[in-house]
Amino acid sequence: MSGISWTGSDGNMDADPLFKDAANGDYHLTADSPCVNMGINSAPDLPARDFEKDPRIMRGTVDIGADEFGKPVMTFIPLLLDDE
Ligand SMILES: [Ca+2]
Ligand SMILES: [Ca+2]
Repeated sequence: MSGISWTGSDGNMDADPLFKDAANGDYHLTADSPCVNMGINSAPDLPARDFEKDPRIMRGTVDIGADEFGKPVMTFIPLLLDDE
C-alpha cells in the first residue's frame, strides 16, 4: 500500500481525531473532533449501538469510528397524579 494515499477520497481524512485522552487509552471523541457527524448513515452493517451501547446515530449523523459522541437525549414525560 506504500505510495497510495486514501486521504480525501471516500470520506477518508488524515486529521487528528482529537480523542479524549489517547495517551491513557481513552478513545472517546471530543466535541471538537473532526469525526463527529462525518460518517455515512447508510454504511452497510452499521450497528444500532456504539462500543459503549450509546445509540449509533446521534445528532442526525453517525460519527466516524467506534464511538458516537455525546449522550442520548432523555425525554421526560410529565406524570400527572390524580389524588381522588
Ligand atoms: Ca453523531
Ligand atoms: Ca459513545
